[in-house]
Amino acid sequence: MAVRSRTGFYRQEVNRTVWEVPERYRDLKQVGTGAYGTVCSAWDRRSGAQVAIKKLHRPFQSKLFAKRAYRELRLLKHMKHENVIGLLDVFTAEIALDRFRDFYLVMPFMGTDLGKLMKIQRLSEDRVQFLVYQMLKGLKYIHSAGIIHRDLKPGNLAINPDCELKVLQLYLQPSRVKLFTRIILFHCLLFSFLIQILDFGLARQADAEMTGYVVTRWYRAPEVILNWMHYTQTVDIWSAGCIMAEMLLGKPLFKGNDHLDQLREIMKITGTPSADFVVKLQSQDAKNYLRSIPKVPKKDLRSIFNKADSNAVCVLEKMLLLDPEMRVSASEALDLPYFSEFRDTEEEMEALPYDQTMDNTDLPVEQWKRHTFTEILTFRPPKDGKETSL
Ligand code: 0RX
Repeated sequence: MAVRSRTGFYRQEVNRTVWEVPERYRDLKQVGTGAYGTVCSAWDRRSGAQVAIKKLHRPFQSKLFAKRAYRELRLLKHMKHENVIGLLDVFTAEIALDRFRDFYLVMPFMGTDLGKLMKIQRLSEDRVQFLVYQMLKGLKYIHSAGIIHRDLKPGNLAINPDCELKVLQLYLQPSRVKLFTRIILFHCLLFSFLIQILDFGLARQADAEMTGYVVTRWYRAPEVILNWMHYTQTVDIWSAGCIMAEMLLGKPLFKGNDHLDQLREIMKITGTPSADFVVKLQSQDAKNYLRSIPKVPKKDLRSIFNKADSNAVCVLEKMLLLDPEMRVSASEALDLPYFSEFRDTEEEMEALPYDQTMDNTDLPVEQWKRHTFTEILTFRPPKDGKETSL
């Protein structure tokens, strides 16, 4: 006999696994899957919005999986900024901790990403300017919480297809039509994409995924690829610089065939590092290698981005520096003249501090499970969302 679902929940099979979700979520359709979980799009009857629901794959199968699941929930719960993915809801069909096995994360559905968008269209300078502004606002927020993204790439910059509609909804109120007609046109042409930073991370990023001619590595900072030193938030600034460069060029800036080829590609533009930088490296092998190669001067980025605005090139010059300590921070970058047209400093807010002590903690699976269950129970939905289903 089939076990009855919890009141208010129903069961459905998705890709040969059972999903048990609140009745408010309808029309589940798988949109992505990997070793760590599966994501479905769904329609939220309560808000009328399309949502993404992620079910983690056997989150308590090991200490590593359990810690990862707990971390994703904690991080998503913390994120409250329009340019960073946030949590609308989190639920489990289990009422008691002893039967708790699975849980589900609900987010706004993001239909596409910058990687896909760049494949199908060349972005105008105005669009690049606005997209980079949003990316840096999101990064400033993440970094202010003390978090490093570590895997910023076009595929992790989600784009909300509804944004154009939202702009129209906002301005097409009858009393405002005349006054804002010109603004509507301006917005439709220019501000039609909302960017949110997320981390799809559905699959394992094993060494194999970082080897060869692969997108997964093209946005990685040199100090990460070659393990040069203990890294900081500026690894994300390097990635942001690579992404901005690609938006302007219409193709990736550093397409290496392997780790060393990637570094060679990078140094063709940044030049070989100075002696002052090389002494700072922790790895003796890296020091020896960098001291042995012929010196190459830094290229003037204006020669590569010759069609771009000089203010745009100035941003890139400050991001794409080999020495992480010399790179601009997200907050400093937002102060550069390139963004002055768009700036709304109220939107550039900082996050509350994020407690990372659990990231360095080793716990048995049962403890991770208990902490995760508590995090689910204490979740409060965002003000414009509706209440949690637990
Ligand atoms: O986005 C995440 C996720 C985000 C994250 N952050 C830490 C660093 O700063 C940014 C936020 N850490 C862990 C995970 N998870 C996630 C991404 C996509 C997804 C489900 C979960 O599937 C979707 C979401 C929206 N639309 C379509 C598919």
